[in-house]
Amino acid sequence: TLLRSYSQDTTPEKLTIAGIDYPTDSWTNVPQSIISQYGRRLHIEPNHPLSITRQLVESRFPGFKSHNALPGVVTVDQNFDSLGFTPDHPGRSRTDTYYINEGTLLRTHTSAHEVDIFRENSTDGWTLSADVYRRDAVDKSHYPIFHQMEGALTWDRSSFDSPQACLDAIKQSFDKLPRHDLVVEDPNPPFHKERNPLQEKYHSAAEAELVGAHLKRSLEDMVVTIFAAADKALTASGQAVEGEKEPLKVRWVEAFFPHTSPSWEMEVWWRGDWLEVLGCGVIDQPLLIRADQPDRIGWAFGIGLERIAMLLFGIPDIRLFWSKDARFLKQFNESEPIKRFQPFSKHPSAPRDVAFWLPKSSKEAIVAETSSSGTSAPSSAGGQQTEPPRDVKSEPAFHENDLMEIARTIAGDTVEDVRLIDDFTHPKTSRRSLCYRVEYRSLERTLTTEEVNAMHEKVCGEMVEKFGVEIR
Ligand code: FA5
Ligand code: MG
Repeated sequence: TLLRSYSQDTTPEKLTIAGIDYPTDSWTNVPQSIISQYGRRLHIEPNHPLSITRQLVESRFPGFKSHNALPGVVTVDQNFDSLGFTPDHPGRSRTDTYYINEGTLLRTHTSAHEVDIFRENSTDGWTLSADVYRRDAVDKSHYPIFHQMEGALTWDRSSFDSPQACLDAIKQSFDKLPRHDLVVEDPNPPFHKERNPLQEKYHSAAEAELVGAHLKRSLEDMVVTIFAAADKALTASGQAVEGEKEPLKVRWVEAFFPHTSPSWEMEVWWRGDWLEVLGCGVIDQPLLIRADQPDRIGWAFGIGLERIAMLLFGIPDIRLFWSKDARFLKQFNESEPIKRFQPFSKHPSAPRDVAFWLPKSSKEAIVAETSSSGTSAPSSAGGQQTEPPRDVKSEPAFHENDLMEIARTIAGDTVEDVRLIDDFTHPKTSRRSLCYRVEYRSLERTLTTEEVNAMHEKVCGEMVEKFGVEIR
């Protein structure tokens, strides 16, 4: 009963992506709506806000080689195995990832290319920007296609006379990094024995601590510098609204990635909440060994370009990046200082609820927390991090991402937000009921009541058909 985008008999024999045919199988779950958006390359389109943002971030990593045209179809090995994801890692699940077939998928993160680039080993520092694909929540900061920039810097320990000489070189490089005076909240110890361990088989504490400090300082410099520049431009153009403008607030939180340890995430204060903008850490040494670079030590990060662009330009909704509307596109020019995005008239939102009983047999469902706010990541997906183990093979009867995809497939970019507003188990029958609020709103025009009702009826109908739920 689980949504596969295609049921057994409707799966096409092949999928054609950017002119290449791929055979399908029982893993195939990439809908046509995603394929039709493949290859827009917004991150390298001249004057697009994502391309402007990419260039601003790249400018803070001088001397790094940038790789910005790698195709998005990768192998399961590149996306997961090469990074040390365990076979049962939840990120591999079909509820979270778009599979072309069992061995091939749309990359879920730019880390998919790390091993290949390290193996090629043309520079100590590199960045890589690309489109990435995930079955994820629907709201103003999540979209099934978004853009990441990966960045890494390594030092070749074998090119120094002694471990101390290598340490000294990292320290010298650290001392040369630009300083800033922003107070960044960082209550985390350099290592945590269970949650964020030192790779003691490969690194001394001094090495890993220094690499971690170099990483944090580099990323802090990046956000501080590009936000200060944006601020200056906004003030100069009289666009900085007094009172509305909040000073930049940044903090580090402990994180977990299979491909780094220790690991952290950077969060930036945005519209009353902490917004996660990047994940990073000290590169997993077995990964570098797999890339034939056993002597290198270094750091890596993965940043969400949309998140940074939304903050820089004041873009209120992630769907706007995909707009072909000149009223959006003509507001950005890469040869001019940053200007705040001026929303064109906001059209009314049309909320509709879908409340349903899960099938009697299944109380098993993966949903977000009712209390979670719109801007933070949903608790259900968790991105490419690790969360409590979930068996990849025995998928839940209902996963919230399935509803997200139904809504997207039916309503396209006119669905603005889908969120759980009620989760209730009947005390006597112990049947479980969920209620989601779906907000419909077009960025371009006002939707008619009939239009919204027709879309919502289809969403409810699909829920019944695909999951056997009973609408309340
Ligand atoms: C990763 O993807 C790791 N590969 C990042 C990394 C790279 C860690 C290198 C260590 C070393 P995560 O799933 O948290 O991590 O995603 C990274 C960033 O992508 C997030 O911080 C966020 O800015 C952005 N992001 C994640 N999901 C979405 C989404 N659905 N829409 C827009 N941006 C997103
Ligand atoms: Mg994350």
